[in-house]
Amino acid sequence: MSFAPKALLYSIKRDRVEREITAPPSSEAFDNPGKLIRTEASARGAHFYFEQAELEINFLTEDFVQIDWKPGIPPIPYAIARQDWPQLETTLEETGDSWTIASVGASDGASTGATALSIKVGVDGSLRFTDAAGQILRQELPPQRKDEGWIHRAQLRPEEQIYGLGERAAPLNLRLAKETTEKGEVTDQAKTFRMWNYDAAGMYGPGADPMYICIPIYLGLHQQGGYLVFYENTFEAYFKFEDVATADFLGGSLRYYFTAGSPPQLIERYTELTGRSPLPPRWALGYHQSHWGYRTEQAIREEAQAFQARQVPLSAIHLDIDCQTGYRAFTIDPERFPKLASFTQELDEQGVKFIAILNPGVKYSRQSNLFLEGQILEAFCRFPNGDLVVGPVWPGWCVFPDFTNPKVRKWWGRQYEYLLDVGVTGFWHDMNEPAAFILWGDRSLPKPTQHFMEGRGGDHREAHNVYGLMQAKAGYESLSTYRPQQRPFIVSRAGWAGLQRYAWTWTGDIECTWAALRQTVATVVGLGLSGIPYSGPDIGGFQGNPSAELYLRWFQMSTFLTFCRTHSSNNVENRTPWTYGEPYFTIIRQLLLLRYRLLPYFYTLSWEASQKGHPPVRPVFWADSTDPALWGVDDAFLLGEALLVCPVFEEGAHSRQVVLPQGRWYSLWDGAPVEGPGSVELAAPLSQLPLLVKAGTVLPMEDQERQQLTLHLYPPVQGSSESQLYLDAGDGYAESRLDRFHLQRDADTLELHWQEQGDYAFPYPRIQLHVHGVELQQAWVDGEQITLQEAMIEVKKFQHVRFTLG
Ligand code: NBV
Repeated sequence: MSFAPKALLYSIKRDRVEREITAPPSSEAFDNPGKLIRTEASARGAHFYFEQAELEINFLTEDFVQIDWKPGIPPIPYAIARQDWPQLETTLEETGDSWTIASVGASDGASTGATALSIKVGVDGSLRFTDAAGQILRQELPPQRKDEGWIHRAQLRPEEQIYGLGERAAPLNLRLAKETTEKGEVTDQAKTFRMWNYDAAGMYGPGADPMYICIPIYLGLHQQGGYLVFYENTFEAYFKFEDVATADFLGGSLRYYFTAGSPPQLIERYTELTGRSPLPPRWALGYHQSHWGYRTEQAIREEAQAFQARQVPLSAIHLDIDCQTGYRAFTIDPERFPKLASFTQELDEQGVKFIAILNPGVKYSRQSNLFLEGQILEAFCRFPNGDLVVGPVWPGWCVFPDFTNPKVRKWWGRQYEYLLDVGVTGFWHDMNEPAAFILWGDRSLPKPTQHFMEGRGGDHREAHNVYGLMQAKAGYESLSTYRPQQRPFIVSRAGWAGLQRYAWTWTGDIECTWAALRQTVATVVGLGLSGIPYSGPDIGGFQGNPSAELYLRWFQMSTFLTFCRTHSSNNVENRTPWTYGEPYFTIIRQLLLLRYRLLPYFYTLSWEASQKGHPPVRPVFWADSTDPALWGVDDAFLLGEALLVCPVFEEGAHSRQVVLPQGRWYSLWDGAPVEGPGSVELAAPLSQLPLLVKAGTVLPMEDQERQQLTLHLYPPVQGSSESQLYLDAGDGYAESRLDRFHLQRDADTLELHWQEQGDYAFPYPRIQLHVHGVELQQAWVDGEQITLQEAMIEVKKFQHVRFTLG
């Protein structure tokens, strides 16, 4: 079937509508806010009245502040999860030709009297942010109003690094990104990043911009410290980082948030504002298998059986658009899936969940009940003249639900129910930028498309970037309603600030190259720094057939990412862990077994993400943000605090260079220690990527079959350290427990204290303790001596273990 004629018609119509209806720019433009006329203190800060603009500064906490420049359409709080903030004390002072507004620190609810974060407001509208230690973190120029939008600039320090902006196919430090010419040659021009969720339509590689999830958030890191800025503005925008950082918004008001601190503190604050990922069901941290091309129940059954026969763990199979009837939303073809309910049950009994794809476009046809229902509800997007917006997607001509309408979200949400009833466990939201087929121009809805915007009204310029976010909200709320005892599992391709509250994501249609594999680290880490902790690539790449080695190395990396899924396009071969034969299969299987053994660790990181917003997959500088040598590292990542993962991106490599954060690190493979900071060359044979464990870690691993927990002890060089283990039933919202393991190393002893908390019964009857990196002489468990089996002891629950060291 060719979509070209429809795509041609649509592109012509879109251009015509945009030309005819786009409103002329208003004449509010100004180059600067003018002079400061009046200043007034307010409950949380102050108001500043300039000749042409108004500035409102509100401290939310002592280190978190909201800055609001007016005029402009105030944002609808799509990103915001928290509106109420505790009271705090601020001060406002006239300081020569400027004003200084500051928060006063508090401890246990009582004022410390000390300045926490201060902002110097110049009479010209410039702002300077200084932290509690008196370090200047950021200097902003007076904003400019351009037509209906804003241009906002801040000075960057020469050494300053910038991270974030959601999902980007760029270096982790966005300042290193350069513009490329149409022929793909790299120029020395700083890259302009676009904020406009965008379908890569089948293939993208490093340098592509924009991508599916654009979020106007960035972190800055420099000699004086770190800060985060989040613009609460959903309009299309352009960001560029030269000597000056420029954010150029085409509409909306200039409302943004600023916070200062270490990277963990920054993400904690940002996710306090925009929400955190709820705990996923534990199975979701296992392995997922997918291919655009599983057409029938029988094909999927055979795939699942092949995993079983080869003893390869599998947690979920994803069904692409092939499983649908005519590619229509909420359908599964009954002819090709004749016994869906019993089939999903059969899979479930094997521990395999059934995940179905879902595109937002609804077939524009009176034969479609979904269309008729939606019409009655006035659920679909329209032009200002009342005509339906109709665009080509997979089912043919489609209409688009307006997810910015709560009534539409509810109606859409009701559709998931019958699929849940036939055993579909989770949903995979694709094409929700939203994407339409075009021959040129923007691959989405025409800008004048009208949206409900929670009742306030607006058009696609404002709604575009939150379209996928609101679809995810509809899905999440539906799954929570219809399956209240299960944790929702939704994967969404598009999103905006706050997507983490509802869904995971994947990095879309990445090309199948070594460069694309390397790119994935920066993309996934950048998403984590933008608040989205769960993501991963199509293992092996979407478009193209990887060599055995490339697939293996891709797998090696993905074993340590939160979302671990092989997926591939319909015009390439289906790939599975065994596709490439030996030695690849055995290596991949071992990797998956390791991942499943590490599930208690992954799950604890998920719990931490739900509590603090910290992404499980972190930049290496998370370990020590004061070490500039780590700031630009984007060829490795940390999985939690304990593991440093160094994937291999070079064909034929046997080793690779690794930049180490300070302290001692042990190889997970053989316990060999290396000392940071600095750079070392580490072995990377085909079967192993350099994988290091931080000294001081208690790394939990489980053997599910034997119901055994193994605690791997990597002693601190000296002194003490603490590790945590979170446990619950793995789904639902019942009891949980948190175990804390405290390691203490002195000259000739190593002690382990165990503190438990919570009401979930400890599930492992047996525990093994493996000690790495030291020689043991004797061991005592709760005061009783016990026989050592080399570096291992086997015990039941205990409070205190003591080893004497050789
Ligand atoms: O549904 C088909 C594909 C899907 O396999 C892929 O993962 C998505 O990113 N989908 C895009 C639509 C078409 C891509 C050319």
